[in-house]
Amino acid sequence: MTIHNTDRNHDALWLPFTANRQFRDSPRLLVSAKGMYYRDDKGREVLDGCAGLWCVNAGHGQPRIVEAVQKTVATLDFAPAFQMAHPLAFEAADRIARLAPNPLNHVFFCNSGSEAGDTALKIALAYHRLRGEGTRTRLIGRERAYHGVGFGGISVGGISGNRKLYGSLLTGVDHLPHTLDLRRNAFSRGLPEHGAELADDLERIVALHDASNIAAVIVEPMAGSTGVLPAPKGYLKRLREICTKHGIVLIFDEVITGFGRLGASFAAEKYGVVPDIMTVAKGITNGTIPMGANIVSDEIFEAFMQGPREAIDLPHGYTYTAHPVACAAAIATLDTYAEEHLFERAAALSPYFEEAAHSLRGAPHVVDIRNEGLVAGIELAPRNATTTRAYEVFERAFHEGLLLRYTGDIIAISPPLIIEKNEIDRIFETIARILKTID
Ligand code: PXG
Repeated sequence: MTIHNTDRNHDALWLPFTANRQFRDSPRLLVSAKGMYYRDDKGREVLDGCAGLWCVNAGHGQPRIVEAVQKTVATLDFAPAFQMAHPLAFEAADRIARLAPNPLNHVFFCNSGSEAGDTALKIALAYHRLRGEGTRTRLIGRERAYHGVGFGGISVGGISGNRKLYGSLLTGVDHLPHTLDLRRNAFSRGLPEHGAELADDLERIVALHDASNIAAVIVEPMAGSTGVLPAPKGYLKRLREICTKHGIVLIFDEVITGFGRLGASFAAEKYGVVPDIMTVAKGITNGTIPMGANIVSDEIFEAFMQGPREAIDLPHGYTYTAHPVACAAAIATLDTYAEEHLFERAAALSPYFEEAAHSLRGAPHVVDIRNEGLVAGIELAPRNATTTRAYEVFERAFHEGLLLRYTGDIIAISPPLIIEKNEIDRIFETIARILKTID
């Protein structure tokens, strides 16, 4: 009797956030990628309308990044990050800190957006404790937030489907209301007019718990994966003011909004609102090698540098923190963004992208269109509890050679920043055509 399968066992692979049995009925497989296009296992070209998973901002197969990864894996395949370092780690940190707004000058590396979220919450808690304010333990997230899938991330996250199965660790957390308001803001172009006052809900939470018990607030400057929710005008500034007033650490999750997605290096730069900690991932390496990071303010970093010189200042880190290949990919990615002026390109293209997105107004089932930078969300009227039109659009678009994202009833578009105008046209024409054919 053999204990090994000789035929390929397709059940061996368990896909994340996927209806695995449905997927196996009609699998979608990608085998290569270059520029704006994937190629699938049947040899068809697929236009990448979502930069992989919001991460391949410079497009696929960028030669500089490929070369840096190949060279580094052959020269320094691994280096321990605890009590050790390597030159690429210093260089990557320096480059990222330079790109981030002042006073965010210190970079702690991890391997994903989820790890970055959990790391930020831990830094915020430890910071207060080190300053003698150890009662500040409550964390504030927001409805419809996504901060990854660690226990910290799902606790402050605001997606019930990502929380409800996972028991009792999700305590000590409050949530601000989300900012989507179709009644007042439907078909907004860029930041919606109404809703800055939703930030004032933080004052209500402070009044309830007292500021002396609150450690941090974490928000995405634009919620991405729950359906493209740009913050209302003035909202982030108001949140910043309230956090400063009450000594609460403000964390921006820039995992999606960082590295050019909104036509600037970070949302913090674009909106002129600087948090105390920024979490990043995805575009940091153009999606090539897993990497995440926290970019931390001088004040918070300094609080960790006050104890005895020989004491570990932050008891936290990962085997793959500052992995040499990831650091090389990050440096080459930042070079690519700069040399090809991709953040500026995204900013320059975004009015055209906005027009194209809003051309779907009036198409069947469309109840809202939202956009900011090179991101658009198309919200469709719900059909019933089990099938969504957005999933159907996603599936049909793939068969027509276009990769989109969908969440619930919303289609999300976030292409690589190298996209051309005719490809933008193709994305929205394809969606328009498909919408006419579904019930
Ligand atoms: N924060 C934000 C804002 C994110 O969007 C994470 C944290 C977690 O990152 P990691 O690297 O741990 O996955 C994310 C991830 C989608 C989609 O379909 C979005 C994400 C991941 C996968 C799919 O919109 N965002």
